[in-house]
Amino acid sequence: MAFGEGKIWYDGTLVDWADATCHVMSHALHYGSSVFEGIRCYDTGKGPEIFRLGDHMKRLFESAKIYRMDIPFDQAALEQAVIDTVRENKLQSCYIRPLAFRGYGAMGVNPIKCPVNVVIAAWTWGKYLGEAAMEDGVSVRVSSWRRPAPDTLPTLAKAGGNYLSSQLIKMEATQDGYDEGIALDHHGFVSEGSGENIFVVRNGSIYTPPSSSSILPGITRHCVITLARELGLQIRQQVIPREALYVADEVFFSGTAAEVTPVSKIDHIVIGNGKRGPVTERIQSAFFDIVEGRAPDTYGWFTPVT
Ligand code: PPE
Repeated sequence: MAFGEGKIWYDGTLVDWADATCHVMSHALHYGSSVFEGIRCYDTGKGPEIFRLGDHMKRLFESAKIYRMDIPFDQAALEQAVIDTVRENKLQSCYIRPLAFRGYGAMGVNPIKCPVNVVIAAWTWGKYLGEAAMEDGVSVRVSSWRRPAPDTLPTLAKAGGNYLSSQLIKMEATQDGYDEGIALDHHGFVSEGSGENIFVVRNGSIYTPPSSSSILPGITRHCVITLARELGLQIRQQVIPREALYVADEVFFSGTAAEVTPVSKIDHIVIGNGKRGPVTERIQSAFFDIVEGRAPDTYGWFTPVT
């Protein structure tokens, strides 16, 4: 099913894509009051299998908790609903978008009187930053927009409103001819891309900003850390100054949509050899070997659909 086709799970029922609507006076539309996830389902050769379903749904509930949002389903029910949505749409590999939002009920900033609605959509979504980028890398700029300071908007929550920051970063980058933007945190240290975590390779070691650098604690980031350790590579979570990007041997992004994507240029400065470097390639191969079913799922990251 392509985007726009098939069924969407809506508060417990599978409805036609066209019927999955909400009222224009829904709270989330006015105030950004939603939490969501992005999950991939891969064709592993054993049928469609959902990647890190439990971890994504846990994060959805944690995002909701931060915003005092009571999701009217439990985690097990929503995990089953994700499976049902993929199965109903007869999808093999796809992207899954669970979203919980403050719905239609009352106007005004205080959301407590609004109902919480939950939807789950699934559709086929290819390479986020383009097929060629997986080998050639992407050209990025450091954004003039910073990620929210810690006592402003909580970045550990994957909330709809946070993506206003991401939109500013992404639009600025693409309108200036770059593929993506990298935002700094409120101290001026490297934070993350508009929809990706970032990794820097230098002298064979890998560095990534810690959760205190206004990042979303990415689930793919956790995969990269796990796989790097398995490969015997040093990986550290530490604050990264902007200029460390320019003199890095390699830089790459991670994310559910972006998977593992190399960065070739930052602010027009060529990174390393200007294409995917050897450490990035090792991490990328280890990742794709698992998700494409060539390597065993030793960490129990998959949930089968059937
Ligand atoms: N940082 C941000 C800001 C972010 O949005 C994502 C995911 C990540 C890091 C990586 O997190 P994870 O997917 O758990 O590894 N971005 C999602 C939304 C992309 C979109 O355009 O929509 C995604 O990759 O699904």
